[in-house]
Amino acid sequence: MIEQKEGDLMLDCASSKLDVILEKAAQENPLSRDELLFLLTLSEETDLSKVFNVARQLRTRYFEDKIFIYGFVYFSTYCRNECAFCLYRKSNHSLERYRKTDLEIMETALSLVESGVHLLDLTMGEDPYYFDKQESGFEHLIRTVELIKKSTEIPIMISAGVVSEEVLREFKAAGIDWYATYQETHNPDLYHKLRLGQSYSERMEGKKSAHKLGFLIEEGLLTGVGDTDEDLVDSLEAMKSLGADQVRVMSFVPQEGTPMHRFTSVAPYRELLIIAIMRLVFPDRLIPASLDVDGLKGLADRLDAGANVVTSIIPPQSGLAGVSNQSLDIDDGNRTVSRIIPVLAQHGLVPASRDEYADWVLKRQNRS
Ligand code: SAM
Ligand code: MD0
Ligand code: SF4
Repeated sequence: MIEQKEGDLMLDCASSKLDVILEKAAQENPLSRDELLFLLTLSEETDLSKVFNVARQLRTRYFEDKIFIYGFVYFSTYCRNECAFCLYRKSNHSLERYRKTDLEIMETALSLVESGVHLLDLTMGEDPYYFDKQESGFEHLIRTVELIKKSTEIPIMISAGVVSEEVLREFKAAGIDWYATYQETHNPDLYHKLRLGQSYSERMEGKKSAHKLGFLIEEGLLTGVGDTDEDLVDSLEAMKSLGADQVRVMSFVPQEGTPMHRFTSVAPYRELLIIAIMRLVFPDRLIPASLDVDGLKGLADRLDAGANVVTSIIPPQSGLAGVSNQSLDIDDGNRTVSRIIPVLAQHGLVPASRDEYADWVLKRQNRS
């Protein structure tokens, strides 16, 4: 009987501790390392929903009911790297690869813009076709970007891996707004187990150079790859000092033919909790709900956790792949703007207008 009471007391203490932390977050007072670590221990549904609730409040404070939507163009699936988690690592011969032509990239881009996306994310593996010729390898891509930009004025993100400062400058001159490379973790030891043979500092420094050149930058984490709570708090701190404009987390999805194929999957609430904590720490930043991990059925939970960008819209029947799920929800049209709007509506949300997104980008560019 007495033990029972002590247990109850401990529960009460934990829940009031949570309430105090969430009150602090709601007032936008920075949370301490210990408080962030405490939040990362939560797993009970009632606790999680309290965190999600405050995350949504903060999202509403900065973005009202408006959600941004990104089109995804994975235009080359060739890669020179050997990331342990990635289907597209060089030595994986279990898949068919493709490299889209300039015309195909252009057509896809236009159809995505037509369908209502607010940004185009042009993504590739570190394809030797582009990388081996140094600067000149990117010439065609740059011309294509200029054409897309000229005819649509759409904001553009490039996710092409680690490129030289010279190429970054050319990307900027062509009108690219965002540079995205994800560190996955800010624990260098874990990084080297994930991004085999790749320099931690080069990848990190590339983001800093891009920021200095006037790009907005996105930083990202993978969870379920052996990351600890301490690692995650380190990442939040690293993202803060980087001044990342968009921050993301995705659950690792095991890929056939890779060293991490049999790695145990992480519990789904983990990504949601990290999304919500990101919102508490970065209330005014962009935080994606990626369709790439769980498809359309995973969207509502990610929005409920405080995400404000839907990423990985892919036109059906275009022969384009996703990253963590090669084909999930693509050809059945579930990764389209028209399929996500009803989900937004069910959660009291609406797509922002193109001008609202462009304004956000411009404001963010002007502050630096
Ligand atoms: N090749 C470029 C690079 O690595 O920076 C751009 C590609 S970007 C789309 C690749 C990102 O997708 C990785 O940084 C990682 O966060 C994510 N990703 C890749 N494989 C994944 C997997 N199996 N599960 C979850 N996310 C994955
Ligand atoms: C996404 N599949 O948005 C994409 C990708 C790359 N910049 C983004 C991970 O989910
Ligand atoms: Fe290549 Fe990017 Fe995949 Fe790494 S994550 S293997 S760099 S496509």
